[in-house]
Amino acid sequence: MIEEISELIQKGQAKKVVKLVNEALEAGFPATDILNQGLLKGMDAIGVKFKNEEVFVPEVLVAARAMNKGIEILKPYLQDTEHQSKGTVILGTVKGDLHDIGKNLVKIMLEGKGLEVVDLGVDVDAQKFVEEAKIHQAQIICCSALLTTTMPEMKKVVDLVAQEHLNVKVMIGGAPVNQDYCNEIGADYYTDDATSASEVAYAIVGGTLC
Ligand code: B12
Repeated sequence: MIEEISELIQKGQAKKVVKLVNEALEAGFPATDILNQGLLKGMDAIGVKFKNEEVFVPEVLVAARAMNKGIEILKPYLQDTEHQSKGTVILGTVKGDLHDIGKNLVKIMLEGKGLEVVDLGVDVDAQKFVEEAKIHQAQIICCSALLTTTMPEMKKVVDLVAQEHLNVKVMIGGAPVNQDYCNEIGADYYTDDATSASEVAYAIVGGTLC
């Protein structure tokens, strides 16, 4: 069943994805398995085909839409609602970058930890991240980037936070980002998936990781 969800993502069949995700939940599959082995696996496969020029932007877009529909169904099952609101996170995809599936997953997981999330959307410049952090007195800025060409915007965020002496941690992520890059630009944290991003964020505001 989960394999079929992955296939349907690749075909961009949103309605069928919704139906099958619901059925898989009813059948007792854990939401994280449906996400990781179904939806994300399908998106990974599309990524490989995209790279190899076997599919093009329109196919990737319909797959992304199907993926988002599936995530919507899983959202309540992925969130751990026991946590009380502890802090505020500014989240966005950096300037020049329109990829938002990973960012949206990070948002779901952060909210699941009871954190307040100010989602700035996509194509967000460094100035905006920092302004919003000040307005909302946020503890964390989370930047997502999926393109090697847009990653440098993250360094601008780090530099601006330092320049303004803000007491805000900068966490970065996205497929091309890694710990080395995090160290190189002086960001505070990097994680490679949405669940660990939310765990680190929760620890930061809870005072156990700062
Ligand atoms: C879907 C997709 C698109 C869709 C985006 C739809 C959408 N609404 O997001 C569309 C079709 C619009 C698109 C467009 C383009 N894309 Co594109 N796209 C992808 C694809 C296939 C999947 C990305 C994705 O959603 N993955 C699933 C999510 C869940 O994974 P993720 O984003 O990595 O997020 C996870 C972690 O990284 C982490 N995370 C994410 N953000 C954050 C943030 C923080 C703070 C933390 C801690 C963690 C974290 O948590 C997430 C969940 O675990 C990738 C291939 C790939 N394998 O990545 C190419 C890819 C990213 N795209 C690529 C390219 C080249 C483009 C285009 C330039 C193509 C073109 N010629 O037009 C344009 C650029 C448009 C723009 N300006 O942004 C390249 C980038 C190459 C590079 N190294 O720079 C890739 C790698 C494909 C390839 N192999 O060539 N794309």
